[in-house]
Amino acid sequence: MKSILVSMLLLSTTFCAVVPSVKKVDYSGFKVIRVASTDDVKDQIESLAAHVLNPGKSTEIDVVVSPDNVEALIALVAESKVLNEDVGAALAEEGEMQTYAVPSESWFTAYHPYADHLQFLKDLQAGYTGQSEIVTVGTSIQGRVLTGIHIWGSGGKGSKPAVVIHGNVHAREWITSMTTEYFAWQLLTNATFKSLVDKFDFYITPIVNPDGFVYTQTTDRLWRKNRQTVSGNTCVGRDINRNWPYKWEVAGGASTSPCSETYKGQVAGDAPENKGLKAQVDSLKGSRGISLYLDVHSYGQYILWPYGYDCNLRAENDAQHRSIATRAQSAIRAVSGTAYTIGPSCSTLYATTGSSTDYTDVQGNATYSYTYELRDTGSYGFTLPANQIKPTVVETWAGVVSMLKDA
Ligand code: 0X9
Ligand code: ZN
Repeated sequence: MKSILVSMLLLSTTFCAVVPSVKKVDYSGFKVIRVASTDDVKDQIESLAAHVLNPGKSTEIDVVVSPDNVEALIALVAESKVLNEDVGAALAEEGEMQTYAVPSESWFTAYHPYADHLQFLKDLQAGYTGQSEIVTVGTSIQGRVLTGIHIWGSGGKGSKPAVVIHGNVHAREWITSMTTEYFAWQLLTNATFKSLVDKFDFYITPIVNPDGFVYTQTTDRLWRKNRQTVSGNTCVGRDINRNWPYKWEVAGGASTSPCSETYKGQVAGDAPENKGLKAQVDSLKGSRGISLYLDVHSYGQYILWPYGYDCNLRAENDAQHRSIATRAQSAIRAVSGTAYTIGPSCSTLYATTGSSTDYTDVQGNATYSYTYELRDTGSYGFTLPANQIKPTVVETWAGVVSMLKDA
């Protein structure tokens, strides 16, 4: 017994000695700078940056840079503009994490820990057991369950075409889980939307990248990818929006380097999160069909539709995609003036391969597939202040309601 105790003690002290305690990245004094990039300096820019915020762009890149690297960065490029003087101060404006109380409007006044997001969804569902259930969409690399809510109306469970909504694909895009939770909350609690609930079966998963999301709360607020390792490499994470198994192999819209923010993975669909999301899309395709797929991201204020992998290709119903997006754009603007840019994703934003909406359009046979990029256009970027949560979720919901009416 004594020897067991001694060895346990020894084990725990050795363990403490080798495992460093998790220290959160301190972004005090770091700036966000928008720089005019060219191919010859792109690698140097990336090596000076703590994070690239819009890693697909090639000409105008937003980078987070430490005070020590600011001068070197500016010297490297022809043009630069400081978007944020102090990322640490912006993080403070995100507000304190709020402890959880039952689902109510006040949920949308603060950001929340991962466990509370799960509790919010469970409590919301518990109030509407006759028209909703909690669904699991897969499991992350660290074993967290991708948790969603299925909502149906008077036709009964599973009787209507599906609307599939994914949030927090990218870990740092916190406003997107708040927003997709607002959709679920409105559908269940606001009788105004009964006709929409009766028209579709909704599958809303607010956090499809739980490991990354937790990592942004414990360690690095600006983490993007999942937390999957690559054998023989120290860099972590696959970009879930570059790992879908459609046109994954096409060059130019993702990175093959495990250290890149847009690392595509070793094989198409080799991220467990993607396996689960793909299975969800495939199974709904095979049963009732998907009317509308929404992948909710931030930031930039865009509504985008296929294709990402080729800037010259258009979806066969490109004109309908555009007209539905145009009405959603007006509906958003009508709420408080927020201006969205709309268009096919590759030609409007940048090329992406293995992205969700190309998969849902072609393989998932969804009638409409859109990527939303929520507020803002770069001043706060991913760290949108708590006082912008409510206005953002409300205007986005107006856009989505418009789409649901049209779809
Ligand atoms: O790069 C992305 O994955 C998205 N932008 S973000 O800043 N949130 O990372 C844009 C994806 C849009 N393109 C396609 N879905 N094809
Ligand atoms: Zn994103």
